[in-house]
Amino acid sequence: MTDKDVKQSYERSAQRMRGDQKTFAASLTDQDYNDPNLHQDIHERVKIDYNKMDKMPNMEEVHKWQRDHIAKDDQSKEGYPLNVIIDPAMREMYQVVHDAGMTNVFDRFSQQQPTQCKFCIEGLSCQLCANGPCRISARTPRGVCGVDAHTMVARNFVYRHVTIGTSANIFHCHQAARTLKAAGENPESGLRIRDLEKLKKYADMAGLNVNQPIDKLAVEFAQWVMDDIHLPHHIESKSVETFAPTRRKKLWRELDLFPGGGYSEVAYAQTRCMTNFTSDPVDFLLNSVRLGIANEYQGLFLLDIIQEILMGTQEIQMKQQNMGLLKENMVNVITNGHMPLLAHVAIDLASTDEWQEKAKKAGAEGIQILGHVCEGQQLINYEGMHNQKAYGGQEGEWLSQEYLLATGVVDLFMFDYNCTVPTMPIFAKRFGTKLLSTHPVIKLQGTETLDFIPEKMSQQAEKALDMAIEAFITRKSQNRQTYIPPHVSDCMVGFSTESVKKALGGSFDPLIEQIANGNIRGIATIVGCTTARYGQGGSNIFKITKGLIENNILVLSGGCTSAVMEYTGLTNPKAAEECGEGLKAVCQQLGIPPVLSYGACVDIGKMTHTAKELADALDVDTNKLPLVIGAPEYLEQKAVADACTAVALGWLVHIAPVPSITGSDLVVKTLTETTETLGLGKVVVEMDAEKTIQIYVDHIEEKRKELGLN
Ligand code: XCC
Repeated sequence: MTDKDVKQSYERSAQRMRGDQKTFAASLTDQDYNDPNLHQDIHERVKIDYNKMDKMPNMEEVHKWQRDHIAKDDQSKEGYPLNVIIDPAMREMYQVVHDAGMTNVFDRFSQQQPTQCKFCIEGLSCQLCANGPCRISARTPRGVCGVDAHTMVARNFVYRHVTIGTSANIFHCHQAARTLKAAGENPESGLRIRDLEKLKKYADMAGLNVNQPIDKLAVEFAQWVMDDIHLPHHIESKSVETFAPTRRKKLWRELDLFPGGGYSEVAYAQTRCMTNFTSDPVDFLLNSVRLGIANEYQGLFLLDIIQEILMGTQEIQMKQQNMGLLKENMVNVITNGHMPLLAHVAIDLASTDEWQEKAKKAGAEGIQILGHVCEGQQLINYEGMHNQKAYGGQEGEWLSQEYLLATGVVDLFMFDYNCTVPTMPIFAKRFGTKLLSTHPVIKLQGTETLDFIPEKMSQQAEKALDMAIEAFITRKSQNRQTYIPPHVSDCMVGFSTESVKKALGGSFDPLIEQIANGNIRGIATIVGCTTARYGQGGSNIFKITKGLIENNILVLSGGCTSAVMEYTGLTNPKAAEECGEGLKAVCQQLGIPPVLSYGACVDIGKMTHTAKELADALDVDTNKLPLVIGAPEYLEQKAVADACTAVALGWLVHIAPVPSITGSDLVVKTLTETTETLGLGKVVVEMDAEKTIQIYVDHIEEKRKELGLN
């Protein structure tokens, strides 16, 4: 066959499938692609005007405006997106980007309406085999293979959400363990072992010999973790056995939910999803819960511990957040993602006089590194960061990254996984930012990627800093126009099981006492992402959290929700004023805010740890706690896996927007009712903020009653 024959055969097939002669993408233009090499002249064509936007007032006024604005309840389609964006910096920069006609997340959401497919929204479409794609309707109740609606929805749930999310968190844990091993074997590699006591404590729990040199212990513990992750699915996981609550483990064994090695669990679940394998929908859902357990104990929980061993345990501090921390005359580096390993080495290095001098020689006042999204929420919390000269603070949530680059002052944007949007190369090109991926698991078009080599982190960090300084020199030599939104929030951060306990004087008793006497009715963890949907964009998180603290519910945050808490002032101790009387008194007495930022979405592992310790102190199972897990703006697959973790631990999980399960009443009933009857938790889906608050309050009151509290 000649090349021409191949091409013609392909075109004939395309015609049969679509009724025309070409592939669809052929009708797009070069500027519709994210590869910056395809649009050489974009720099000239996109005109940026920093003077046209409506500027936001000072932070105090902004906080007032945010509160008045959500009280009006007009976050719907009309007035979108400026009616949902409540971050003052993002509001300003959205206008700049939108007016310049550049692609951006909020405008893309608008463009996708109303074409978003009803079948996909409900989980009723399948593209797994070549007989498809199939869609389920009253006229076509089965896919070509014979699959019915319940199976299709449940299988999509496991395959498209839970397995990906679980695997991502376990992968993260695996990378952290590799780094700990490198730190033990090769102490010059970059990351140091900072929290020796923590390493000893968990290595001891794992049954390792802690009376050996600390470097050797680090290697052994890291290997123990990696070996566990890599067990076959049919051999019980040692980390689940070691770290999970005793009563839960018994239940999980009874229900056949006790997982083996995490990677193998994911592979097993995906195998079951293959065409004409498992078709029992309930079994798929229980498999999701099993993955949720692996997600926690071979993912979140252990990765948090390992990262703290390497970067220092969380420590309560006042810090700052938002774009106003960027400095026109400094080399500005942003580090994005969830795994701040190389970022930490870079901050270490940039904090040395040598590198500050290098930056000064390039004409800058110095070099600073700021964290973005969850990576930033982790960096702001670690004790190891708190006295680092080059650490610049926390930027924002994932929605704001395109707008952040549009300031024109970001010299280097380095990222691991996840949450670096695919349009970054276009923004980088237009605004003179250098991009650097620090893990091959995320490669962007036209962008340099480093291999992940924990043994070489120091050299890699040097390379990153050199790139940043070079970009700064170019920025200045081109005399580029820039604008830094002047907004900065003061926030109290660094909460975790240990730091909270320490603040309480060494035990959870004072907190339990406040819960028992009713000053604090219960705890809600508000975690996960922010979405671009109508009614969301951070505003749903803010509304719900305000309502909870007014009802004396203490809130823990983790993920991009933490950014929302920061720019709305809820992580400032002053926010105690906004609470109900009981919570207000507690916050004022302790000098803490009503929202305790645990950091990133991956720090959910720390929240479950706190909850376990509270349950242990009360000598009850975890499902007895007056606790609700909320993800009011969940976005991606890790969040779904995390919801499965919460169900495994027996908690009520609120999620919004509506996940793609509504196409099957059986799936909805199983996740929202049946699981609870088995001793697991359950899911509740609610979009309305007022109703959501009431659901949390009612659940907490019910749990209080069960515990004999009033
Ligand atoms: Fe991404 Fe973590 Fe979600 Fe934020 S919370 S949108 S995953 S950055 Ni992790």
